[in-house]
Amino acid sequence: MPETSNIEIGDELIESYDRDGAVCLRGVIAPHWIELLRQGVERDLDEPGPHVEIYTKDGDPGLFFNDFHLWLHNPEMKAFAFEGPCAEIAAKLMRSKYINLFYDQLFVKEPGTEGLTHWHQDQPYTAIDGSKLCSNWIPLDPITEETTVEFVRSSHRWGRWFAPVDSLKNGTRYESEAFERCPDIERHREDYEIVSWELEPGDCVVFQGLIVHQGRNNPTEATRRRIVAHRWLGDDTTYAVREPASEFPKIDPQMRHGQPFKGSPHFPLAWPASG
Ligand SMILES: O=C(O)CCC(=O)C(=O)O
Repeated sequence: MPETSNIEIGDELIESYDRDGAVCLRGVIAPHWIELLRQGVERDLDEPGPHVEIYTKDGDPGLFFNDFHLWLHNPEMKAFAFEGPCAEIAAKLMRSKYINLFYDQLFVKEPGTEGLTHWHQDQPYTAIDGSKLCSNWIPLDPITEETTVEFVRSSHRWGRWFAPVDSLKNGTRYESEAFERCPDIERHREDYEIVSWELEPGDCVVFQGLIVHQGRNNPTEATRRRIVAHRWLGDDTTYAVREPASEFPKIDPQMRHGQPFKGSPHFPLAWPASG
């Protein structure tokens, strides 16, 4: 059973999520969860799942380790996803009657890692239609301005979908009539309202599936950058068959276009616990 979070998600926060597309919640992940997640991270580094991707090349400094659908093989990650407070937070922020887990993801950027996750939106990478798709980004280490995740404020409301680019692997761009190219935000940062937060373990950032964002490198000498993320499905989301096929989910859920996620064993209900 998920624990009751006792987290106040007031109207002001919900409005800010709607308007800005990203919000920061302070101290909402209790220390025992942070400790469990850290154990889950070490287990995953030792025993990664079948979808793991390591972007660091031979001779590069650091390590950029990325794993997906962890709850399927990692007991700590499974316990947190289905018993921790995040699904309830997502339900409240998205005003959704229920929440299903699309997948969970682990980003580890060890000290010295160059592994910018360039400006992108999440939803074009996914087989998801609907507006109630959000992610939470949970740091297990202190996060500064140079290691944080950055957002273009309110860009989820632009009504634009940008083509996914596999910038960390081989630069493949998934062109499609439905997608346009993402503008070069990095070169014109002054033209955009970029927001980000410095964070401590216990804090959590929640953001909408179409907001434009980028994850920074880890240029520190000794501070790890371990991030656990979840992608949550709200009650208006349906499975979308795209051409070319979406990168996520990384499993074949055998669903048809337009089918609601609720009821699929691949994307279990996470809130409310009783179904
Ligand atoms: O932490 C990062 O480097 C990237 C995070 C990100 O893009 C995401 O969680 O969608």
